[in-house]
Amino acid sequence: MSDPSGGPATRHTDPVLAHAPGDTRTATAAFATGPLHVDADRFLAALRGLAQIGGDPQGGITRLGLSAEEGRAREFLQDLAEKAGLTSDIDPAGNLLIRRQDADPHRPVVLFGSHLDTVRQGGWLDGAYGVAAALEALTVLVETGATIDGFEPVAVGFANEEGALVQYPFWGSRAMAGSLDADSEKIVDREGRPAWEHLLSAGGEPERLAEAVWPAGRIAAFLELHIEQGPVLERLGLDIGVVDGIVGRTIFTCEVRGEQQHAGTTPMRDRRDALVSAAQLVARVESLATTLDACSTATVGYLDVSPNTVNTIPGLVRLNAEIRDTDAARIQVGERLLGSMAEHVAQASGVEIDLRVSDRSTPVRTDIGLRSVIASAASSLGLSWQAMPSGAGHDAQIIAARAPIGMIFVPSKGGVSHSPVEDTEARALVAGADVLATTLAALLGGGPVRRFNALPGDEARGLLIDCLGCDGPWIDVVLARRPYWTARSVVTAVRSAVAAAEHSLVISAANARARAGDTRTSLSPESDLEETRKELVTIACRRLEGWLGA
Ligand code: HGY
Ligand code: MN
Ligand code: MN
Repeated sequence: MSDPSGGPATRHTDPVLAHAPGDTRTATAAFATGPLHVDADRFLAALRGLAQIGGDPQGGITRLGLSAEEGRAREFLQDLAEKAGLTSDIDPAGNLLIRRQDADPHRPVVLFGSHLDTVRQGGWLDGAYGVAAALEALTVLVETGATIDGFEPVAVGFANEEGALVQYPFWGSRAMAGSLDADSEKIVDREGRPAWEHLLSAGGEPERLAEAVWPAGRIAAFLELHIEQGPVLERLGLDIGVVDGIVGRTIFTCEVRGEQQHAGTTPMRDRRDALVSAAQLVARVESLATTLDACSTATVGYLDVSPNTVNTIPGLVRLNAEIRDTDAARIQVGERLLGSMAEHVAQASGVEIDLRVSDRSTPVRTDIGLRSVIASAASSLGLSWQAMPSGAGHDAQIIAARAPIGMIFVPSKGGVSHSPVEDTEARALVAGADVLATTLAALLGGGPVRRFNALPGDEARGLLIDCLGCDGPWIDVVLARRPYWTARSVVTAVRSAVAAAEHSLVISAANARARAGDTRTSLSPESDLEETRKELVTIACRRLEGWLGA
């Protein structure tokens, strides 16, 4: 079980993307989609401008979801979008959407972006980086006159992903995906102020929240560029993370009710000290992800003691806990274990413990086709990359219920995030934005490969059998990338499929080739398969190029 929180890094290589990091093998002419570069100065200026909104006395950024600061960040980006000749609007949930002036309202959308809010005393890049890069990528696509065929590109800045003020994480993406609680008017912040009041003051329209939902099929794909927020890429000296999965998370609210008493006159044996019991529970939460290895991370990040005075035994403690894992079954075990631990602490100390699940997000896999397009884009930019999981949650995992998702990571300095010292090298920030822009150009670029994406399934299968030499599981591996086949990912798909194919399949394909006169001689099981695999890929790409060019 890989440790998504960035523990001892093992090299994740997605079997289908069996590229060696830094592999910049060139594709044949018909498949080449050139890299697209952002305007680095303009992009970094936008990012630094965002960092001025919500600065706090500790030197961090406190731009909480559905707050006035988040609203100012949206306005700042709307102003930049207008200067770039784009159009923008705020949906009823407070999400910022940026489109081309002549956007086609009827085409499926390739959506890309991240969130604009931060945690308390957070960093300048978590979320904001992906939104500023989305604006820049859309600007460059329009400026360079990139071919936009088949899908409509839309940039998004989601509202309240963190849930730091209004404790309802993924607010904006859930509103868009139609998974916001029906009775969202009951959601309140810690002080009991309704979410709808915050939304109104942030420029949203709570009464029209239902209109923020995008119908099924409207989003063809979603891409999120984000800082890794962990140490893996920096430790391995890699430029880009091609995210293959995002952790699931369960958040608990918990009240520990004891008895408020005088600290000096109450004998130790007569106490029901809510903080002592809460402390025992906090230690048990930590044990879920350490001694018990029930889930990959377990944390208590919020604890409030009442009445919180030195000479009074605490009568009430409120705390929030969260557990995470890439495996939903392990999260369920963690939930059950924590429930029984709370019962045990309550019985042993005579306090009441009310533990509830306040939010669940499920672990998701990213889309295999989008992973290969991102990997190809990184390679075409000469950047090293590897597949890896995300230990952080992201809006992408909510949108995954409505569309295939892809995520791109850049390294975090020291692996630090959710902290004023969160930072990433400017060169790496620009590289990530280039990968986003190049990936989008490939997805949107249409061209002859578009015809392949539009082929009925059986015809596409027939074409691939002709190209690869015989039917077999490798055909499914390659078809799995439709409809995101792009110039470069075709080659990646075929090469990966042949590289991963069973020994016997390679032999039968090569013998079929020999019978058709495509290759020198038929093969015996002892033949040098590596050479044969390369020959099969060359023939397959030549045939594909012939078909595409026809
Ligand atoms: O907590 C997270 O994983 C994300 O930063 N919301
Ligand atoms: Mn975050
Ligand atoms: Mn984030």
